Amino acid sequence: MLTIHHLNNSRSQRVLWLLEELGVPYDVKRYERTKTMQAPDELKRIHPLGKSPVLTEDGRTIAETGAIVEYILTRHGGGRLMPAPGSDSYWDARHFLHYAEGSAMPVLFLMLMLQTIPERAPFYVRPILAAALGRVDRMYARPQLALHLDHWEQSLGTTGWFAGPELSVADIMMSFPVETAGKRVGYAERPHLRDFLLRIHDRQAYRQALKRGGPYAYA
Ligand SMILES: N[C@@H](CCC(=O)N[C@@H](CS)C(=O)NCC(=O)O)C(=O)O
Repeated sequence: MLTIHHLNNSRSQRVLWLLEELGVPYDVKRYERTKTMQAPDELKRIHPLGKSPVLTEDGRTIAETGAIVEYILTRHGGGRLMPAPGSDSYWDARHFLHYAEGSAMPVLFLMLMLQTIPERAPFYVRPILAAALGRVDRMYARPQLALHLDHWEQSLGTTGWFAGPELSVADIMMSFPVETAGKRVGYAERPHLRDFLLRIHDRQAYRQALKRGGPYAYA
């Protein structure tokens, strides 16, 4: 049986959603974050990095969401959720499959760190750290995020999906950056992103994946 090692409230939720869309049977092994939001050490027994998601099936262990998604599509997808190979939509899908973790998430992670570091610092250095890192946030991180958000909004503009006329792996991969950024900056001025979230939250498979994955702060 295919098993997803799933950390609560995490990007691993996407993999459960993908499996629900495909109707592939799977087990979920749930792990709870520690007080500092880290994965528990137990997860390092499954994969040395101790991050989630991790997939195990037939003695094989795969970490990294993009690789897991490619494995699932190759082994269980039967051509679904990937536009026709070689088409423009296909290359858009491959772009977003890599881009979601390779370029979009690092900016959001940076913003999270710029906020968290002062919050967790000893109180006597907090104001200095908050001022210095707040400046990095305003001068670098926020303009970078705006650049990415413009790319997403524009990409959704034609069909409402990230690659082609219907839901694909691109939308599933992009759902986590879109949800995370939405919580941070809101989409009042980005109607395509706002509608995208409404559309995916309405899907039966998305909702079923939430039931399997447990509480999720982004939906
Ligand atoms: N690029 C990796 C990121 C993996 C990752 O950082 N996962 C987070 C879950 S959102 C995690 O395990 N965090 C807990 C920790 O770092 O201890 C992927 O997409 O699989």
